[in-house]
Amino acid sequence: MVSLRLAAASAVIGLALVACGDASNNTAGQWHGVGAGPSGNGQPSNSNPTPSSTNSKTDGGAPPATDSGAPQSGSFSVMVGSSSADVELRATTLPIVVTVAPTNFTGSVALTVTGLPAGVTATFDKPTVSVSGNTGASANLTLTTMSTTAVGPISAMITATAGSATQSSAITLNVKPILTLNIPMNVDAMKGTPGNPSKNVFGTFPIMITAPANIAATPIQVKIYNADSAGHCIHASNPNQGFPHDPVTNGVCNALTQKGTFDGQARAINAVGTYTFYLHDQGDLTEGQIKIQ
Ligand SMILES: [Cu+2]
Repeated sequence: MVSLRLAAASAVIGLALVACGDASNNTAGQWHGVGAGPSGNGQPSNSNPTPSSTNSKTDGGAPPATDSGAPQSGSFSVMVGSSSADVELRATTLPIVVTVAPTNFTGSVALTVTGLPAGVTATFDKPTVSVSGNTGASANLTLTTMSTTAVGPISAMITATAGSATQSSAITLNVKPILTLNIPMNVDAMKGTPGNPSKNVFGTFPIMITAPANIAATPIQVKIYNADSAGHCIHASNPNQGFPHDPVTNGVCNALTQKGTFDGQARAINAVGTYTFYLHDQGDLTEGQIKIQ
């Protein structure tokens, strides 16, 4: 959708496409250094170049006399596809589309995120995008939390920078009190021995979580997904804290969690503490632990 719109904009204003071609195709040879100035970098010829004032759309009538190193002329804005995103603990958001829209501006625009707490990482599939004239470009941003990331909203800024010009757009990351555990494929081949269970199957042992201010009101939901081909049963032993065993009859699980499904037993841990679990169907040979403090 974006590329169609941008292509149409290019056609309307008749930009020379020789230099940049498809803005979504960021091969190195198509990028332009902003600091290189208007001459000799393949900037499309512009009948209305503005003078050196930054981000002005006014037609000054005269081309810039010298290369100031700043963005040559025109301006750009940065937009985010959605101003908020949800993420679980120890998880990554869906891709967030960040679009740089230029107005008579050609150059490379660097994308960064500021304001994130330690432990939340931002990754752009393209940390620098190339825009040309009125043809914009987009990148996908993902934000990744740790198990220890505090639950709640995080305000951050997505910033686009070209030379001395910057534009920002706000985003809110909602860190949900949810932890998803994964029973991996072929988990039976990963099990330990009696008295020495495998402890690396579910990630770092223990999985550390920062307790919400009022964990009784904001319990940590634990979801368990079975990616293995065999069914499994979760052993847990803290029902009063919201971390119960799967239902059993005479010591046998009523219903194993099957491949490609989430464990049907709801778990929402409502108190700080240490919560150990293992695959009941194996015995305590594949163990995980959640520590909330
Ligand atoms: Cu059990």
